[in-house]
Amino acid sequence: MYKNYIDGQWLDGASAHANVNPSDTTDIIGHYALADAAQAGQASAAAHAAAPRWAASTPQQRADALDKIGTELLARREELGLLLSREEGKTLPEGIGEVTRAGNIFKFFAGEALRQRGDKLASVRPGVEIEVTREPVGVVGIIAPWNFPMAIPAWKIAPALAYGNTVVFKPAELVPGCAWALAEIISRAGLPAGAFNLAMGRGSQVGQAMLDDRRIAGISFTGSVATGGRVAQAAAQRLAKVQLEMGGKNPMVVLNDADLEVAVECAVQSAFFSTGQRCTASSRLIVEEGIYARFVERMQERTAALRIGHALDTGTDIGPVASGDQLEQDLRYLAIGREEGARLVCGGEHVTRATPGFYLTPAIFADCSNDMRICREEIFGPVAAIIPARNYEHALELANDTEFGLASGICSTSLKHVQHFKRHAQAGMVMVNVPTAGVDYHVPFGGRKGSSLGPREQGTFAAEFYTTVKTAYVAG
Ligand code: UN1
Repeated sequence: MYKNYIDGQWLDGASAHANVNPSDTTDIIGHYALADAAQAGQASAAAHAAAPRWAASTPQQRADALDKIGTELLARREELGLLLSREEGKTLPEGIGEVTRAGNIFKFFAGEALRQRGDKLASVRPGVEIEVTREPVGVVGIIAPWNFPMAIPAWKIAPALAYGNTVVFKPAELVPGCAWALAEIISRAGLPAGAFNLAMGRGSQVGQAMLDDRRIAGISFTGSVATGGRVAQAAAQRLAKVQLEMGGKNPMVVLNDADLEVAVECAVQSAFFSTGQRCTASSRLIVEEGIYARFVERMQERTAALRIGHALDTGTDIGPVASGDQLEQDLRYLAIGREEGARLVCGGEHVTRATPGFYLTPAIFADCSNDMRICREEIFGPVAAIIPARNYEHALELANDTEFGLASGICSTSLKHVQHFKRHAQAGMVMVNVPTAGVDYHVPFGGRKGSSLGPREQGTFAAEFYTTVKTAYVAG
């Protein structure tokens, strides 16, 4: 039984549940505690009590702790990558890659703990000096999704601790294994009791308790649009700081002058790798008329050659869908696409393998129109919609015609169009001849419109959410 970690103690939950491998539903990874609202309250109380002490720690203490966590993640990347792939279903290379990313994030923020910023200025009044400094926010509540069980917790927990905040961490119920392993590593990093707390449990219990708890000063959330809206409302009600990363319906524009192989590779990577379960996935492929037929044909060939199988098998390109619920949602959208008159070029079949799992072949819909539901709503599965465009201007218009604004890609060899697209894509991130998914760990991450709310995550920009600014006036 894997327990919650609260105030430096491992505690049984109010109940527990089984962690099931989506590649093989007969494989139970373990039984994990589920906190109720009362235990979530205990975690907030512990984080609240520890906040002054951790805020007063030296930059060296914080850097050392984060560096130690990063070093251990990197040293254990194969073992933890296997755990990640076993519980989430992305392939083993993807799992190992994600643990590596998480390790690097902790290392990056270990450095950030030392690189403090501040300004000393003269006042407009004689004899007065001004200092502008940053302080921790206090207790930060972290609510993470299941699709990046190591990297997303890392990019929230590392800056929270680096800037002197204490943490209540609620992972997604689907992936408690990585959360517990990360918590266990953090528990040995030399933090004071209560500085970091793991509260595994349901959104309706633990998540809600965190939203309602006035001791939690800020909530950083990544997940669905529907839940994000509820988080924002709850935070607004009690004026808590909030950072939301939600969905995407990311376009990838392919122009006539694109290198066809580059475009196909970018599209296949972004749309189908990690089983399409990324908010950065390219789910709308907007293709100019002159290259349209060749693009659809090459996409079909390349997609048909992908091997869908057990996440831990060598040679698997695409692992299973992460859960039965997600598979149902994917299949529902596949039916919607057919009803809307999109042409299914390949895939979209729920297939069987040697072990019972949630296997779905990557699906391509062609001849789509941007107002179809499959082009407007986030599916979060291996489903791509190809939309024809008359010319560059039309492609840009279609790319921006969405409620979302996370990542926007273009494949082209035209400097003129690329420069124009970089400037006019209504998205937080623009990708040129690279996939929209798979971002760096040291630069800002986030979007516009319905994709994000609040300051950016990652890189030095993480300080915007995890610190608060103080302006001090001092007369000598
Ligand atoms: C990536 O594409 O490398 O939930 C990261 C998500 C995003 C992270 C994507 N917040 O898919």
